[in-house]
Amino acid sequence: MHRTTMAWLALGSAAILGGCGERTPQVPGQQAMTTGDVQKAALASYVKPGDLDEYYLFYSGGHSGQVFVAGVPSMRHIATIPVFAPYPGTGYGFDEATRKMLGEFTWGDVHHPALSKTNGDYDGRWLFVNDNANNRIARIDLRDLKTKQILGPVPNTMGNHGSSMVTNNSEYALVASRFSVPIGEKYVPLDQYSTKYKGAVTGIRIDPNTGNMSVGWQIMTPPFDWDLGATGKGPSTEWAFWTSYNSERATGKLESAASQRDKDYVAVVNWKAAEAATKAGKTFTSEGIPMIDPAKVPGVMYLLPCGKSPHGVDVDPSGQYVICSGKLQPTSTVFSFAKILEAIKNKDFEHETEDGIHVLEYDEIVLMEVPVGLGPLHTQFDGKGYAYTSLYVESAIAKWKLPPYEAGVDPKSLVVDKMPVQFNVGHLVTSHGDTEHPRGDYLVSMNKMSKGRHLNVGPSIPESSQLIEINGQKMVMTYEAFTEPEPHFAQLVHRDIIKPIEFYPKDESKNPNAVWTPAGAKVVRNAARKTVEGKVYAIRSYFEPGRIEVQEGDTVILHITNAEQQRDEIHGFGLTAHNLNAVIDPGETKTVRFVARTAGVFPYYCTNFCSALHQEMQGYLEVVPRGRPLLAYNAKGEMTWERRPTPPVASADASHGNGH
Ligand code: K7E
Ligand code: CUA
Repeated sequence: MHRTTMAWLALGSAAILGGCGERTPQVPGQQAMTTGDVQKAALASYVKPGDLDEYYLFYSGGHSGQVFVAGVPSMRHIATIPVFAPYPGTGYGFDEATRKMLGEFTWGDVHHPALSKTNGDYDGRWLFVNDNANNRIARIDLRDLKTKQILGPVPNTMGNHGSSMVTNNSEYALVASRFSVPIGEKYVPLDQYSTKYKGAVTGIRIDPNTGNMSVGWQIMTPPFDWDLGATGKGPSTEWAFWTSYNSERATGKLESAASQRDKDYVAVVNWKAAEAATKAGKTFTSEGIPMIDPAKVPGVMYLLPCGKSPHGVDVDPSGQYVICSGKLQPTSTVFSFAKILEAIKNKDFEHETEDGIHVLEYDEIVLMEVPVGLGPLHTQFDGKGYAYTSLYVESAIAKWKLPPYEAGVDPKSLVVDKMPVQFNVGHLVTSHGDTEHPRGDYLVSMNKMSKGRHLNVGPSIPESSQLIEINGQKMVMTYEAFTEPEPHFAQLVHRDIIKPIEFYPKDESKNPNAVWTPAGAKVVRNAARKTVEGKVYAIRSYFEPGRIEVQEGDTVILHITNAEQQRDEIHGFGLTAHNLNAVIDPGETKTVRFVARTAGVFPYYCTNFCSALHQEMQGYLEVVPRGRPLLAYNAKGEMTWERRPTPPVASADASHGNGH
């Protein structure tokens, strides 16, 4: 009998024993489900061996510093993309290129991945992620799902949290500083926080061809804590929005001091105007960056009042509504973008802050305060007129109707469904949820707590992510998965948009140190500079050379080419006792550098199981003691050895180079 059939029978008899057709909850928060519901949910999330998922879920790994990839609906973790922390699994942070990118940092705090967009829709080119801890932003190339650039630390910024918000045509990744710092001076005592400290919103320019990021300009802001941002769409395309807390400008005891006022602010930023002001030279310079004082350049920045310490701000797919959720009040506030523009035009200002920023009249721009529930944080969309807001305190997702609203509508009636989640949801994401065209089929709830809902793995409790179907009137939960610490936001994108390569075509290699035959391998020693530089050839199932001789104290630079032209034929280069593991994908060349400090013999070996003879793929680094002659080098300083013959051309099918 099949295991699954047995499982169904077991469920069936449990139902009979229970006497009410429901399973008895076994773990905290479990909802009673009928056998039919269990079967439906199982079928909806089951991707049988050999089948593919429909969506990629790119979710941030928080303080693990990485980005994780899962398939949806299976929720299976299929890949880890190392970004801000070394990852021996792919050799990230060991070769020269990635070591340089990481710099002196070995961790980051990834919160908000954002896919590149063309005309408001995901275009499958790049994924940008922020580092809240070390004020950086990274670009992952979706051609090979690898981190290609880390920009930063961004000047005048501390805690790059309100980031990375990508504009509709990927002109910019817009980022905001969570913490304020003295501007113009390195150190100013904290007592002068409210006057001398400032925040910053930064326009990170994205090169349309290469994706290369550079700092374009900054806007100096009042010393609030900028929390989260969103870019506009449709009519609001040229604008972006950030929530703030601590408009009290307090320092210390923020848990109470930053919640004194009834309302904090949402910043409304015209990034096109900021760009124009920079071009026109209406800036001053701070830490080498052109900075705009919005009090002196009208039209760049305004503030909207929004209920108590708002966290998330989101723009609906039409770009007409800006939704802001105050985590300390049980409502999501809907603002009309058209009315925001009207108010700016009519100068409907409530007041001006002491920094000279205009605050728009709340009553002129608000459409509705929707009573979504307790602790609302983030909102996503289904493209069918509904919004979904995560309720941290209530541990639930609220589904509610977007405008237009009939006059006199009961705000309570706008909330049409609620789904409990386990527990304390932070972000949620819907399929294509940040675009002008959400798909409206899946929602993933990324929960902060999962106490007791999985096998006990000790005190470090995994986070729970739950898959919810949203194609009907009622939300349906179908699956629960657990992740590394700690997911914040994610992007859920259809597999048709993402087209990665499966190996690096040899013809495209521009690396001057690449070698494609055993004859090309070469090791040269510069005795005067005590440096050995080698080009190493790697293929199933050997390294050429299989023996490298250096002198104790030499600096060794090895360029290792994996000459395979077939997918999944990965070779590693692990050097014993030297803290070194490069992993080289087919067609790739990587450079490692180390100092041979200790005399002795050190085997190197392939770390990725590549063939039946994988275990034989090994060699020796001989570190000859100082003062003893090297034997393998000729008069020109070239190492000589008996080479393998060049193998016949591999039978790789080149069409695999482009995926499908
Ligand atoms: Cu809500 Cu950093 Cu986006 Cu986490 S933030 S939850
Ligand atoms: Cu090459 Cu294992």
